[in-house]
Amino acid sequence: MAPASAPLLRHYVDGAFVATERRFDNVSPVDGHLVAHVCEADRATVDRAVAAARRALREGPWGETSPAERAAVLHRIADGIQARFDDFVAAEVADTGRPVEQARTLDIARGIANFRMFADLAKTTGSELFEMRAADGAEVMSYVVRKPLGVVGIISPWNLPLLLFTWKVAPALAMGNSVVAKPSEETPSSATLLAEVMDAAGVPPGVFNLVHGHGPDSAGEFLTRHPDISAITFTGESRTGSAIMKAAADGVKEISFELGGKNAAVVFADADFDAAVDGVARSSFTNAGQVCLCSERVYVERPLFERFVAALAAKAAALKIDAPDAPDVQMGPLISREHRDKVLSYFRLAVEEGATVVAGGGVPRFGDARDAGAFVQPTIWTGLPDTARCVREEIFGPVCHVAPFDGEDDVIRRVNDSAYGLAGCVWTTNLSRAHRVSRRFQTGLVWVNTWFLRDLRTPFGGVKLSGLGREGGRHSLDFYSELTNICVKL
Ligand code: NAD
Ligand code: 6OD
Repeated sequence: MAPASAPLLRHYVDGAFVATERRFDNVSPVDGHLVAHVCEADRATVDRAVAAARRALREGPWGETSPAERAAVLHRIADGIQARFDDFVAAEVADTGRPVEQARTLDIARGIANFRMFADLAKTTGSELFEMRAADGAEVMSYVVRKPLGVVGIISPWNLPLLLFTWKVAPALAMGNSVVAKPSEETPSSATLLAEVMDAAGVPPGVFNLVHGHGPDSAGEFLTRHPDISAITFTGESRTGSAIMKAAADGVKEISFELGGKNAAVVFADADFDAAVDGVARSSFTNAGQVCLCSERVYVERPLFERFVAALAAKAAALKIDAPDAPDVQMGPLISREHRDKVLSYFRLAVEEGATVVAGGGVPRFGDARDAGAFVQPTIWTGLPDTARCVREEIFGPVCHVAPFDGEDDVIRRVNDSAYGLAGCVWTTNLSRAHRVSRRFQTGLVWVNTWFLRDLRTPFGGVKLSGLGREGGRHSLDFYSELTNICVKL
């Protein structure tokens, strides 16, 4: 039974916090304690949110604001997050169990940066102008006007909650849209705090609406099927993306998808050995492997293979797995016991498929409340064929398979033999090879001698099952605006 002291997280609709009768519990993956009761949106609540968002565009001041005015609002939101920085850190840590330091330096810092970057970019992004002559010799000028798309439906995942939520909310608002946004049911807390910040920052009623709930037959599906939503922007599993695409088809809604991955890291024999080991450990185990960009496939050039595996295994074994505020903690739990069941099912499958487990492969035992949490050991396999399910399917845990390769053609063929195409890493000191190999990756992103280094203006997204479209900088601004070409004969 839930203690009465757990907070109730409500929806934010038309500038007010509202409760609904159905509730679900949000529990900590550290030890299973209750974090919050959460209201589950029914269809009527989603309808009210969409209606408020439409009104805010048609009748409210928002539809008339200039980019500079909206940029000022976005900076006030960023200031508001900054002012409540520790509350946001606590919310993110409570929902996810991640190390406090990670929440501070990555999640919440990026939430702020997302608002500031899109505010500044939207304010300074101009429009295109083309000049030509008509057949009679008259001058002609064509220029492009950006307008909001309308009401944008935002659906986000649990793995980097505030970072990925604001990565969509900020550009959508910057371009003058109104939004109805649904965070993951696993991580409702930081988005609820953001609604409080919006309220305090003077965002007009109806411009930002928050609905809590699940996907199918709940807030997610009500949003994607809603006839008055102009666009859906979604980050999550490829399977879910496919379901959303079908639901959005009837309304021919604009769609932006950031989906799953089975990313490869390629280590050449000429790589800086220590940097490559550190980098692959980071790209495989950060956030307990729950980053869409994580490397679950590692290919190491044969002369380096044995030494590399031993060094990576030593790194994995030394990672400190613990509760968020433990001294020197490096890795927290997975998001939930359900997700852990999925990851552990791959741990068993790998052994059935013939893997050698060179690190981890199980659950750490603490002998206290943490045993009721969702921890797993960072895990490394070798010896699987390229056809193994564990080498082909996204697991989304702290796990990678390491295989030897022989030359560029061999490794590129194997890297690209995947249903996914989000990101990849190349580790080499040969500059020509770095460029040559990177261009041959069938992915939207490639890092050379680094991982997850981001200039927020660069295009972010994947190919194949990994997504549709690009986010980041002007790519987001383009998605969140309707372009009208005005052609004037002078
Ligand atoms: P998920 O697809 O299970 O859920 C994501 C969101 O979709 C949640 O808010 C959920 O409630 C909602 N949802 C689920 N079914 C729905 C439906 N039928 N209609 C509407 N909404 C629905 O994903 P997750 O488990 O939260 O996140 C992990 C996945 O996200 C991994 O596959 C990961 O690779 C992917 N991801 C991709 C990126 C990227 O940028 N490419 C970033 C982060 C996560
Ligand atoms: O850094 C980003 O902008 C971004 N979209 C990261 C996505 C990480 C996926 O888990």
